[in-house]
Amino acid sequence: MNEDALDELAGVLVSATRVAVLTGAGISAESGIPTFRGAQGLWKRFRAEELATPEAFDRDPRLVWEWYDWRRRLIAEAVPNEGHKTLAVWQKAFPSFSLITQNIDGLHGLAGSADPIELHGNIWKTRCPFEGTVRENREVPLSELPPRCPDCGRLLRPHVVWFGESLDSRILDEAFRRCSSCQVLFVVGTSAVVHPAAALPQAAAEAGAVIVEVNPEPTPLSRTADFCFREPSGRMLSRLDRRLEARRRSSARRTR
Ligand code: BV8
Repeated sequence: MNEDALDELAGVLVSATRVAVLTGAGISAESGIPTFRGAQGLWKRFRAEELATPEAFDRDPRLVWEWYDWRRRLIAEAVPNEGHKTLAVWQKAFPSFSLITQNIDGLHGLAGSADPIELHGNIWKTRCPFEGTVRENREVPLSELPPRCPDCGRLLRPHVVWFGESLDSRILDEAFRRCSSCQVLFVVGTSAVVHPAAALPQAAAEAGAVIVEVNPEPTPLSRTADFCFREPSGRMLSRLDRRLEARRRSSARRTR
């Protein structure tokens, strides 16, 4: 950990009022959930094009649902880590705090984050493609595979955004609005290659935000980020939070 950079960043944060965070699969790695493109990546045994696409679902809905059921079982065993928990605390620590995630695992909500903006949906929700009804389903494993709509009997799909599908424009617009109006944007645990989410940090930078990348590996964002912390997000975010708290306490003492 670069102690000076951490101190400098705590100094920026102690006076910041509008903070935003964009997370990817990496923030859940320390909770035991494999990332997409890492060494044990989810895609290693499967190819995204084979499974997380409408074509794959049309071709073999059972196979796609078996993959999601397997991920749901993995995720059901996972608990939020220090990274998720710190971001949940920061929700109340800044006058304006926005949490935007590419993840569908629901761990931010489980950690106590009030209303994360879930760009790519949520693995614990199903949608009837015919009626559009979205339902919560936390069965592990799924009792019916593939699950069917209780109203019309048609095949349900996961309420997630697949490759080649557009994101909900209201959700995406809100995410761009938050990133374009924040003073500091953390980009945590994402390879920053999946669009349009990968364009959010650019929007924040163009609006003058300080960009902080937290990722053990370099990404296309690294060369333009103002701060790069090459380490696991759980450890970095909890260390930074302790620095921030210390600064807040000392400035409170000075003002007494
Ligand atoms: C769309 C839900 C319009 C499903 C997901 C150029 C411009 C625009 C679009 C495209 C383009 N080229 C191609 C496209 C299309 C495509 C795309 O971006 N493809 C990529 C691969 C190039 N985009 C789309 O299709 C999007 N829709 O553009 O609509 C359109 C319409 C029609 C035709 C064309 C365009 C929809 C994208 C959404 C796809 N759905 N998820 C599911 O999960 O089953 S994306 C999936 O990838 C997850 O949501 C995941 O979050 C996301 C991004 O991956 P990451 O989160 O970054 O995960 P990754 O493994 O890659 O990286 C993890 C990182 O963590 C690593 O860097 C690692 O170093 C780090 N890490 C590891 N451990 C830790 C850590 N960091 C911190 N701490 C640790 N301990």
